Amino acid sequence: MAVLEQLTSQKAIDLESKYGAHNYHPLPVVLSKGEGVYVWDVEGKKYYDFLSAYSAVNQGHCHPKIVDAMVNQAKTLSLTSRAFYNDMLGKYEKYATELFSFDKLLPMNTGAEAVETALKICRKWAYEVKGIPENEAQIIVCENNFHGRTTTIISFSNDPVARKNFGPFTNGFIKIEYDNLKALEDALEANANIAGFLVEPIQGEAGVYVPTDGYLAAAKALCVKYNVLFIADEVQTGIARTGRLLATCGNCTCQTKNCEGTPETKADILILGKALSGGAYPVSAVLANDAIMNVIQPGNHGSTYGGNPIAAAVAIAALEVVKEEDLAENAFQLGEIFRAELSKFATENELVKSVRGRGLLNAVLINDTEESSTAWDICMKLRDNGLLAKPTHGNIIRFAPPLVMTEAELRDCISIIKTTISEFKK
Ligand code: IF1
Repeated sequence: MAVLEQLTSQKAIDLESKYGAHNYHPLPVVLSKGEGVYVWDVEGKKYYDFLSAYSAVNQGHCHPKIVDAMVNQAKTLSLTSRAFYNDMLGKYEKYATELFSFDKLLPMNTGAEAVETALKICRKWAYEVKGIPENEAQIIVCENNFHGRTTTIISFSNDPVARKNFGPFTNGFIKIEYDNLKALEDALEANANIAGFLVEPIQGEAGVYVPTDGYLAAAKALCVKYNVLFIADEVQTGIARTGRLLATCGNCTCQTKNCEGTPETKADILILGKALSGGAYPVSAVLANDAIMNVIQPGNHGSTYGGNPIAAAVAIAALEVVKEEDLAENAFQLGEIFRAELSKFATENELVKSVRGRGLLNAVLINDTEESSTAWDICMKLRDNGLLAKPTHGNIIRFAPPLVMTEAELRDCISIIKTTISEFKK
């Protein structure tokens, strides 16, 4: 069989099933092309993409500016490793640190690597700046978190499927309830060796769980009070997804209309991934000011591909697109429409309980048990009707389209969602 031979969907699924590890259970649709808010399957059927590769494709599929940057750089210089300098990394670091208002950036590739990097920086800061006795540092995390899949990160997950039989685990993490300030203050009060508090501004995997207004600012204030680093994992919420450049926008320079800039939520360590490349390439980063980042010295940390010239060129282009096309503002406006329409629908349709989210990171809660297959079955019908979304748990559907969507396209999608759910029979 020629590698480039055109496959049927079934044949492609069979190949993965036979030759690939079974670490995923995808919705049965085989995609072979993407452009903007649309993807096409191998039989040529067109769909609205309402997952955006878990918020990596905020700028839309195959954005021409990002693809051009990637192709041009790939033809010129792709990888040097960090044994030598390259002429793109510094430009990217200057652009990104100025945009997000941090002194320095440490480049990595995947979200999990960036989270690992943040944890390492936090621990080193704790020993060398805060003065915690060696090997005693603790980092506070939240229940139902999702930060990636490395051994250390799953050490503080409470998802049994993600953890079972992967031990022994990494020590040094204290788990508290999300969106609970008293739990945070109690944990900070109880232990003098706390180095940091790692938090998702909105919990994605948990089902797009939006914390109470003011939670992040108050949590940050507690971190300041106890000299603990406030670490924001914006791998999923970052880069315009929630209607602002960052969910924890501090004094960043994005100048989004609806984002007044709230320095009281600005992270000490910011973790970015996914949409930092617009889905073109694995690019992640950790940003911090000098007082924190300077604990990292040659030999302490790195990655062969981290900060490579293609990643740097792609990330600059991807961030420029977000600014040039005002994607944070668009996500904000379309998100308001999506939630207004779907909450109205929830009052008319007994299958839909409610809708929640910020910007274009939303979840629709289905009126059934977590163990039911209802959300999955609805997603199969949505697929048949030309819209791709994925359930998170048995009764929650995540809706996160590319941010380049127009209002007319969004209204078309809302109508597909309403019709599909109205016609749905268990
Ligand atoms: C998968 C979820 C989303 C993340 C946050 C770090 C990472 C992620 C806040 C790690 C990754 C992904 C990965 C994806 C499923 C997915 C996900 F449902 F599991 F929670 F998006 F909602 N921090 N999230 O959300 O980034 O190493 O994957 O680049 O297939 O596991 P990564």
